[in-house]
Amino acid sequence: MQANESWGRRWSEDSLAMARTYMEVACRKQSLVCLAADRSTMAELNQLIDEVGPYLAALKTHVDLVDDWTPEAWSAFCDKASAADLLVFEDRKFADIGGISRKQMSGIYDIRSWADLVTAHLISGPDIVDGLQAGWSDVGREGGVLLLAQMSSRGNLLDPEYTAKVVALGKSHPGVFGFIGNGSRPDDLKLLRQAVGDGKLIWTPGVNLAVGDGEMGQRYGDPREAVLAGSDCIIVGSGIHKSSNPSQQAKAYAKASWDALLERKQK
Ligand code: 5BU
Repeated sequence: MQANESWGRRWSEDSLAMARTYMEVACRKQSLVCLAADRSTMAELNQLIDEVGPYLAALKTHVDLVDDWTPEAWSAFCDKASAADLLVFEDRKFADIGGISRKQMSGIYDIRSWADLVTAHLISGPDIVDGLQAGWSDVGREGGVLLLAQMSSRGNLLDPEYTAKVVALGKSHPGVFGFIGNGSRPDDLKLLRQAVGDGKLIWTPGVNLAVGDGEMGQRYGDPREAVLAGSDCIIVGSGIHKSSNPSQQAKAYAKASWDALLERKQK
């Protein structure tokens, strides 16, 4: 199925190249799943791509939690992700002023050279998006910024007033790929989608086929409900990588998310 058919208004109203790239990958893979690859060795990370790569559209990393990280091993891992037709998303949650965020895209990890997407808080103001975009431009690459409009963890301080400000500033910014919404609360997500409109994507952590409370204040909602409420990508970590059968689980999340997209399209 063509991306414009599956994604409807989201496809026609979104203009960021990276957003369309994602929508196309999701169609090829028939999956709206981004795996939160929260593993701390390179061997485990590579094994995840081998096991579940076919069922994912993107891979979310926390590069700073890998114990045996080397530039060479990371570069090979990113090549492997690319060969598996996956976008690479570093969930760095940048929060500094624009100029420093630009520099933080380089440094030892050199995130600008391999990440297609990064997360950022908007607490320091909208220049952070320009800083991150400048980081990618510095190495001749393009990428997209996901702004944290909501979070999935209990007690977080991103209240509705703050969310509204992030959406207002982010929705017309050309460097913004989309927003992080709370996958554990479909009602909150519906409100976020109303505020965002169709011109930007919403990606949601806090999703698990086993709905309820997770570790240390994490909360989980159902994948289908999240997509029907307006999520364009479900970010799933332990639901896949801690399962006794990761590939079977990844397949189940892919099916739930893709079926929900097709169901949403009918509405
Ligand atoms: P889990 O194992 O499915 O709970 O993993 C969730 C991942 O999503 C983990 O990598 C977090 O850093 C990430 N996350 C989140 O859980 N909640 C949020 O609000 C944001 C990111 Br933003």
